[in-house]
Amino acid sequence: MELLSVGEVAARLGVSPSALRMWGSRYGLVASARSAGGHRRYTAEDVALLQAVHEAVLAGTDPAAAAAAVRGIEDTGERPVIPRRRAGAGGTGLAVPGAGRGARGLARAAARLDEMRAEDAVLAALRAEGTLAAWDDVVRPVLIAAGAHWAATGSGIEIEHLLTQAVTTALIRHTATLPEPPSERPVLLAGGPQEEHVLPLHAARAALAEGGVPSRLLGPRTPMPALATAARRTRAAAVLVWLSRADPEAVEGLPALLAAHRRVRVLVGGPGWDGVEAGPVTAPRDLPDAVAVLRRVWREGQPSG
Ligand code: B12
Repeated sequence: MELLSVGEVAARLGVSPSALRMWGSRYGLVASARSAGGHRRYTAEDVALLQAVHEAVLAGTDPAAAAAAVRGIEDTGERPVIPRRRAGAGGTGLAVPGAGRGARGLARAAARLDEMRAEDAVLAALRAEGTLAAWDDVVRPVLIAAGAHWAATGSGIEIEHLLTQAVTTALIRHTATLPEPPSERPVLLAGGPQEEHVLPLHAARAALAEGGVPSRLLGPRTPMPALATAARRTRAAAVLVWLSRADPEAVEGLPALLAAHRRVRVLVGGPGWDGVEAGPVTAPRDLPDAVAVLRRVWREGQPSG
């Protein structure tokens, strides 16, 4: 009988080894055999059960319920029948508890990897509610659900990528339909030097454009010296640096950014700044707060303001 290690089973199922270990400790889905050296090894039956649980989780079943269903029939030797919430029948592959219709529609489209439907769902919400409300009611709950799904199962990265694409495109399309703000002394929005996450910045740009405030988005992984140069060259009214995770390089680059020119205001956003002594900067707690500060700073910097 072929016996497999954690790494081999993880690779076969397309989940992370840590997710497999968690299924073992949390749901009792452990390897039932041992190697000659005493290490845990998965049998073909173990792998079949894990595969069934994984498929059920991807189809929207809670991992605990899927594991319980699998364990319930373990002794009979039958193929497990796991209750599934099927996409299209009201359920979704991404659980968004308490969310409204818009978020559920977006989650369903994302879980099915239906990029156009996902983009349409975001665009419809942006047009109907405006960026601030659409971000909180529709987009954020689904992003958080996608992140939680990945953290719990180690799978679904493709959903996160598709969601990112759909949300980004919808925010850009929405922004493109708004009147172009004046170009003077824009607000700069940038991801820190190691940062891939920039969706909050796309949301900030759309919300700023709705209020007639010009901004420039420098995107992910912006080197701090380049950001300082951009701030100086554009005479930026303010700069917002986003960090999802701590990054010492971003902190080290702040003094040069603060010195980019006499009137620049520096804002830091995102959980990566938590607990950082960042000096004379403003730390908005959420999107509405960030947009309110940026709007005020930009207005104050206008010749008539
Ligand atoms: C989409 C996404 C990605 C996309 C990013 C694409 C893009 N262009 O942005 C991709 C797939 C590339 C990605 C990559 C990675 N990701 Co990612 N990702 C996410 C996801 C699902 C959404 C990110 C997001 O936009 N969040 C914004 C909102 C939705 O988050 P929020 O909690 O509501 O925000 C709070 C505040 O930030 C604030 N807020 C919300 N919006 C705004 C706006 C402004 C302007 C302000 C000031 C505040 C603010 O209010 C909220 C309440 O406090 C999150 C899950 C999550 N919960 O955020 C993971 C998440 C951020 N990713 C995570 C990780 C680990 C990664 C990777 C390291 C994975 C890997 N091993 O490669 C890489 C990072 C690589 C790198 N160098 O940066 C972790 C971070 C954990 C941590 N803190 O260490 C998360 C939390 C997933 C998880 N549950 O573990 N990711």
